[in-house]
Amino acid sequence: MKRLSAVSGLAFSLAATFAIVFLSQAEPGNKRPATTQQKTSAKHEIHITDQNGNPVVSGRPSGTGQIVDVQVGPAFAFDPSTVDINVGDTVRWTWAGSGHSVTSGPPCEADSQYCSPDDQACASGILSNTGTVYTHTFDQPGVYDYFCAAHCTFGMIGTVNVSGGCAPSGWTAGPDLPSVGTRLAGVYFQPNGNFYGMGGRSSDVAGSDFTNPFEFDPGANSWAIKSATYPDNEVNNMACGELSVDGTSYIYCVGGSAAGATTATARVFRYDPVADTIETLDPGDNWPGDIAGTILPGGFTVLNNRLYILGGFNINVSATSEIWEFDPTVGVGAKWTQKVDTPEAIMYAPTCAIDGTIYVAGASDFDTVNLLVIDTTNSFSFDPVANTIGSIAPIPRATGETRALTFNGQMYVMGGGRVAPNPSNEVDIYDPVSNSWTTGDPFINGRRNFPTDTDGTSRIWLVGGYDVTGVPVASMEIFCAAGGPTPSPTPTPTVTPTVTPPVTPTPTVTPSVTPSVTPTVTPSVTPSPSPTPSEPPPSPTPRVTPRPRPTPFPRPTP
Ligand SMILES: [Cu+2]
Repeated sequence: MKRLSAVSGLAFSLAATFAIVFLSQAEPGNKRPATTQQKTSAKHEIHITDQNGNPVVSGRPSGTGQIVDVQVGPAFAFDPSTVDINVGDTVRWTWAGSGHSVTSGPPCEADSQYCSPDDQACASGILSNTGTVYTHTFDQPGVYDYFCAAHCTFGMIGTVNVSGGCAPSGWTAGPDLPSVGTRLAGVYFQPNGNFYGMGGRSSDVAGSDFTNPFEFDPGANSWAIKSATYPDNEVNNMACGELSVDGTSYIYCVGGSAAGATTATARVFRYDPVADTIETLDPGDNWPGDIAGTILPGGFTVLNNRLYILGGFNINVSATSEIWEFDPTVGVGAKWTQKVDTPEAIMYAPTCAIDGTIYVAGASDFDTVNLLVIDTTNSFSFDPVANTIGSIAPIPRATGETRALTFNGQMYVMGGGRVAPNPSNEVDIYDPVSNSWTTGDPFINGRRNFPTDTDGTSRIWLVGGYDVTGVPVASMEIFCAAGGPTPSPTPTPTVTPTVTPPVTPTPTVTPSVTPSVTPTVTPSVTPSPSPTPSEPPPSPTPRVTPRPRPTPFPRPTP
C-alpha cells in the first residue's frame, strides 16, 4: 500500500519530467515539418558498415551475430520501428536527433531490461543527443518492446523481434512439473526468461491447492518450487500476466477459487520472480468483476502493460460478459476500468492480443439446464482503445478451458475443451491479416486447464492440466520454431517504391529515403483487419446438444 503510493507518486513526477523535457525539446523550431526536413539530410550522413566493411542494411540482419541499425529521431520515431533479428544479433541505435532515449518496456513503462545510454537507471529515462550510439545484444528469443521516455505518448515506440535460440523444431517432451497439477496460469517472464506456473492444484479435492509458484528454467531445462507463498488458497483459475511498474516487472494475478469451493476471490497480488516475493494489493484494487464473490476471471491477456479480463464464470450459475481493464501504474481504486461487454457470455476463453486488438476464439459456456461446462466456437475481437467489439472468422472447432497465445503475429489456440472429442491436442492458428484459420503442429497429449505461454517468436511451453481421461497430469511439452517461422525477407536490389510505409506517419519516413532496398515489412505494420462493429458478431454455437451418454460428465469443479 505504502509502496504503491510511492510508485504512483514517482510515476507522476516522471510524467512531469517528461512533459518538461518535451516542452524544452519542442522549443527550437516548433514547426515539425521544417525540423524534419532539416534533419532528414542528417540521416543520409550516417554510413554504417558491418564488421566486414559492408554497408549495413537498416533493420535487417544478414546472418548470425549481425549488427542491425536503427535510427533514433530526428522526428518522434525509431526507423525502422520494428526489426526482426536472430538470437545473438545486436541492435545498434544511432541518434539522428536530440532529446531521445531507448528505454525497454511495454509502452510507456520501463522494465529495466535494457536502455540507453548504458543500461543504468532505465526507469529514469535518460535522454541522449545527436550522435549517441547505443547497442544491445539479444541473447534470448522474444518480442522486446521499447520506447522513448520523452515521446512515448507521441507514439515513439519500437519493437525488436528476436527469433531462434532453440532446437529441434517441433514439439518435444519436457521435464515433469514437480507435481501433477491443473488450473494453473502460465506466464512467460521475459526479464529472466523463465516460464511460471501460477496457482493451481494437484486434484479437485479441497486442500489440494498449490502454495508456491512453479518456475521452469528453459536454459537448465528444469523446474523449481519457489519460496514465495500465495496470500490465500484461492489460486485456481486465476488471470495472470506480466506487467511493469516504475522499472520493475511483476506477474500480477487476479481472482481465483479454492479446490472444491463455489466462491471466488476478487483480490489481486503480484509476484516478483527476481526477488521471489509476493505482495497483495490494497483491497481497493480488487477486481470489480467479482463483486458477487462467486465469479472467476474469464479469458485474459496483456496488452500495452494492461491486463484485460473478458467474461468470467459465476460458479455453477452462468458465464458472464463484462470486460475489465487493469492498469498497474495508477493509484489505489483507479486501476480498473470497465469496457464494453463481450458479445456472448464467455468463460475459460482463449484470448490473446495482436497489434492492439484482443482476440477470443473458442470459449467455455455454462449449460444452465444440465449445469455443465461446455465448449463453443464463440469468436470475436475487441479493440480496447475504441472500446468496440468486432467479428472474426470463428474457430473451426469448439473448445474452451484453454489459452490462446500470440506467436509471430498470429493467434494460437492450444488444445483444450471437455466435450468429446475434446480434450484436444489441436493447435488452431488464426491470422488476423487474412481473417482465416489453419492448424499447426498438434502437441502430443490432449489436455485442458493447463498453464501455457510463449516467448512470442520461438518457444511455447505447456504443462499439466487434465488429460483426456480427466485426470491431472504433470507432463510437459515444449514447442520450438528453430529457424523462426517468419524469417526476414531477403534484401532485394530492385527499387520498390510501392512498399507499405511504416506505421508512424512521420514526414521523415518516406519510401524514397531508402530506394535501394525493400524496407522490412513487419506484420505489426499491417493494420489489423478492421473489425466491423456494425455487423452482428457470429452467432454462437453453444453446443448445448447433449453428449453421447457413455461419458457422463461430472459437475464442474472450478
Ligand atoms: Cu524521443
